[in-house]
Parts: sequence; structure tokens; C-alpha cells
Amino acid sequence: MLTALESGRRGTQQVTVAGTTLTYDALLGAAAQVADDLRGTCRVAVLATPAMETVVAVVGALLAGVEVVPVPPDSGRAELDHVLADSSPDCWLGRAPAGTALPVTEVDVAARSAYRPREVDPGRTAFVLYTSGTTGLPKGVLLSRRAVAAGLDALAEAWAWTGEDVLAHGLPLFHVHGLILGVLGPLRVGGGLVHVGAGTPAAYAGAAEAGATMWFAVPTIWSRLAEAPEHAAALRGARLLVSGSAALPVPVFERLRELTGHEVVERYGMSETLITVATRADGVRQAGWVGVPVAGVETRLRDEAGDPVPHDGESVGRLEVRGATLFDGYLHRPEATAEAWTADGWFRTGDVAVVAPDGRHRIVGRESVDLIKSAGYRIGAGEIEAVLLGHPAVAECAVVGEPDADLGQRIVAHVVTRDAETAGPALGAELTAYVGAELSAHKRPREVRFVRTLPRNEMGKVQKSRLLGR
Ligand code: MLC
Ligand code: AMP
Repeated sequence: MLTALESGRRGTQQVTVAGTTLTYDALLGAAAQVADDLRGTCRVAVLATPAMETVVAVVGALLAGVEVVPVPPDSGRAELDHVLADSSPDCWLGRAPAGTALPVTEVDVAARSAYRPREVDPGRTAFVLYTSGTTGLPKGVLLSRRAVAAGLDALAEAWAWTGEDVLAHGLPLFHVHGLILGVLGPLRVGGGLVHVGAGTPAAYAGAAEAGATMWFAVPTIWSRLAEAPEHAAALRGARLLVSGSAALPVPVFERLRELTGHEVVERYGMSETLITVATRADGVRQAGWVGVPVAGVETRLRDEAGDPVPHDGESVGRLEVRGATLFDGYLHRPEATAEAWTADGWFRTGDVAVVAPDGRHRIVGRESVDLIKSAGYRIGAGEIEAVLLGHPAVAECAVVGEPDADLGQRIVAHVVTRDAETAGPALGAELTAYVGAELSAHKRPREVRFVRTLPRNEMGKVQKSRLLGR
């Protein structure tokens, strides 16, 4: 799966994560030790801090054919309990949260063991990635080794990504973007990696000195770079700048063209599908458009009745995809899995899009207001509402994603308190912290608005469009 790393086709490239550098040989040696230590293990949880230890843990598990559950390092109580109970890992690999009841298998970045190739079924699960839905707790997305390999090869082809490239980014290591594309990508093609530790303009600019040729970022990071000309200018020598995980605003695309001399390449995907649509390195780069289906993937548009919507560059339809990069279903959720596919075998993305006659896609938005994308993170409104309703002061609540120039969407919680007297800034701060402690930092509302009532329709359902002023 990590072809270049495992095959010896490694050249002189190195992997740097938050200031720690390993040659390919050293990384393979440390990961081989992890693989040896995992004999007899089926599934591990990895507390995915942005550190070399995370990379060695994930690579070691993959070499051993062991399934990885990446866990956000700031996971709160409820989220952590849910992920562990749902995925039942055998142990933590590397760091573990304080007070954990699971056994811990240590990871030593300095260890070196001889690499012994193991035959692993390509259909075996590589990752159980937890991701939010519109309601309920996050679901575990089962991604096979075959799908990961197909997704990476398709992107390597689309972007002419080779062992000559050095990829730079500062993304979290528990999602598709930062972990699968951003760590496994270089190790499959044989290229270098500089994980800059954080998604700040200064850190991104610093990677130029380390020889970076490609940069990956979510739109929030690109917009912050567009407002930091001195740092953006450092990316002038890039071969390719890539944006994904949310829509890149057109003015940001244009400003970055002025500052860096590059037109950012956009691509589109999901935890469930990996990257299905991408602007090719040699393709048309147009602000607001995310490119064409990658090799092995097909897309189509359907209307509400399931009938075809023309690919005429104007008609908006529900985007459905199928192909080699798709997941195998949600862990323990046969009903949710079945609902995600159409009767004729296409995955319903939940996004609405336009497709041009030449095959280029423009993502128009999401079908549901209950899936929020904030700073590139996918967040379920229902998950936050359930936590808020668990707070004794909250009688009713509704969470929405309001447009935000920096974050794409910002989480706003509308709250009706049990006792009107308690409403105010102190309770707002308490509720924000409460969500952070139960779920994770990026799921905290940016604003808590206290209201007397929530707008509801005659069925009693909250009218979120009214909360959004639509
Ligand atoms: C945040 N802060 C809050 C808050 N929310 N404070 C109070 N209340 C709240 N509700 C604090 C933070 O703790 C931080 O404080 C400060 O505000 C700034 O927070 P921020 O605005 O969130 O910025 P930052 O921490 O700098 O992070 C921005 C970012 C990060 C863009 C670098 O969000 C990020 O890495 N996003 C990427 C997500 C991602 O990888 N998605 C991919 C999904 S996979 P302090 O004190 O800490 O500074 C996928 C598939 C695909 O989508 O297509 O790729
Ligand atoms: P996640 O599961 O975190 O990967 O989130 C997937 C969702 O992110 C998709 O369903 C889209 O709504 C959104 N998304 C990803 N890439 C893009 C993009 N380039 N433009 C617009 N939305 C995107």
C-alpha cells in the first residue's frame, strides 16, 4: 500500500513532522518495529497528534495489516467514549488519553527493525474514520486498503505527483485530507513530506525553505495566507497549490494568483468516497470549480425523483458517485449504509452540484442544513444539539452554520433556557466549554444566541432556514 516506502524506491526524500525528520529508511525501520509489536492485533486506536509518533504508528499498523482508528487528540468525553465503544480497538498505539482502560502499545520513533513484507488482503480495512452525520453520533467509515491505494494513485496521476515532489501541509492527522492524502500520499509516490505542525501562514511559508513543491490546505488556511502577502509570496516557487475539504472562495483564488503566481487547484471528496473529483495539474483551473472525476470514478446528477439532470453547466442536481475509491459501509450501521446507496449502486454524497459538458464540476452546497463545514471540519448540528440538551440550563436548542468569511461556516447555537434569568454571556461561555469537553474543540459554537422560542412549523420541526434568515 505504501509502495515507495516498502519497495526501496525511496531516493533521498525525507519525512518531517513538526520538526522531527526521518529518512525513508529510518521511518521504515521504526514502523517495522511497530508492525512486529502488533502481531496478533486486529485494530488499534491512534491518538492522532501532529507528531512523528502518529506517522510511525499509522505506517507500522498498515505494514502489519492492522486496522487504524484515528482519534482526534482533543476528543471530549462523549466523543471518545463513543468512538472506543463503537470500534472496540485492541489497544492504543502510541499515546493514550489519561485514565484509559485500554492496553497501550508503545511507539518508539527511534526504534529500527528489519522490514519484513507481509501479504495483506487489499480488501481489508485500512481505516475506521469517524465522521459526523446530520443526526446522532459520528459513524465509523470503513476504508479498505484497495480504496486508499486507488484514491492515491488517481491523485498522483491527476497532479503528476511523483517522488520528485515534497508535500507541505499543517493539517490534522485524523482525517482524509491530512492523513490519507497528506501522509500516505507521499509514502506511496516516494516523495518528501514536511508537516509544518500548524495551519498558520508563517508555518506554511516556512516549508518553502525545506524544499516544498506542493502545498495542501483547507480554504480557511488559504484565506489566511491571502491576507498575509509576505508569507504567501514564499509559495511562488511551488509546482502545485491544492485546496480542498470545503469551497474555496473566488476572491481568495484570485488574491492567491496575484500573490503567488499560481492558480490553486481545487478538488472535492468525502470521508466516505476519498477524493472523487479533482482539477488536473494540466487541466482548466477556474475559480469555484473543482475539476473532473479522477481515474476509476464516475459521477452523475439526479433530481429529487431520481431522474437524470443534464450535465450542461447550469442545471443543479444531487451528486452521486461510484468507483474504486469508495468506502465499504459504516461500522455496525447496515441501515445507514444501505440508505447511502441508490438501488442501482451509486453513493449519495448529499452535495448538490453542477456539471459542465466537458465534465468539470462545481459544488453548489449541501442538501441538508444539518451538516456544517467549519474550517474544513465536518460537523453534525444534531450531535451538538444533543450535547447542549444534556446541560441542565438548556430547554431547547437549534444549531446552524452561518456563512463566515474565514471559516466558510461558523457554528451558532440558538438556545432557549429553562430559566430566562440564566441566559447571558456567562452561560454562553459555559455551554461553549461544555461542548468542547464532551465533543472536541472545533465543534464548540462560536456564538450562543439566547432566544425565547425557536421558529417551528406546524409539525413542530425547527425551521432552520428561518434562523439563517432565508
Ligand atoms: C475556536 N476557538 C474558540 C472557539 N473555536 N474559542 C472560543 N469559542 C469557540 N467556539 C479558539 C481556538 O481554540 C483557537 O484558540 C482560536 O479560537 C482560533 O481558532 P480557529 O479559528 O479554529 O483557528 P485555528 O486553531 O488556527 O485552526 C484553523 C485551521 C484548523 C484551519 C488551521 O481549523 C484546521 O486545521 N482545519 C482543517 C480541518 C481538516 O483537516 N479537514 C479535513 C476533513 S477531510 P488558540 O488559543 O488555540 O489559538 C475532508 C475530505 C476532503 O474534508 O475533501 O479533504
Ligand atoms: P468530510 O467527510 O469531512 O470529508 O466532508 C466532506 C464534505 O466536504 C463534502 O460532502 C462536501 O460537502 C465538502 N467538500 C469537500 N471538498 C469540497 C470542495 N472542494 N468544495 C466544496 N465542498 C467540499
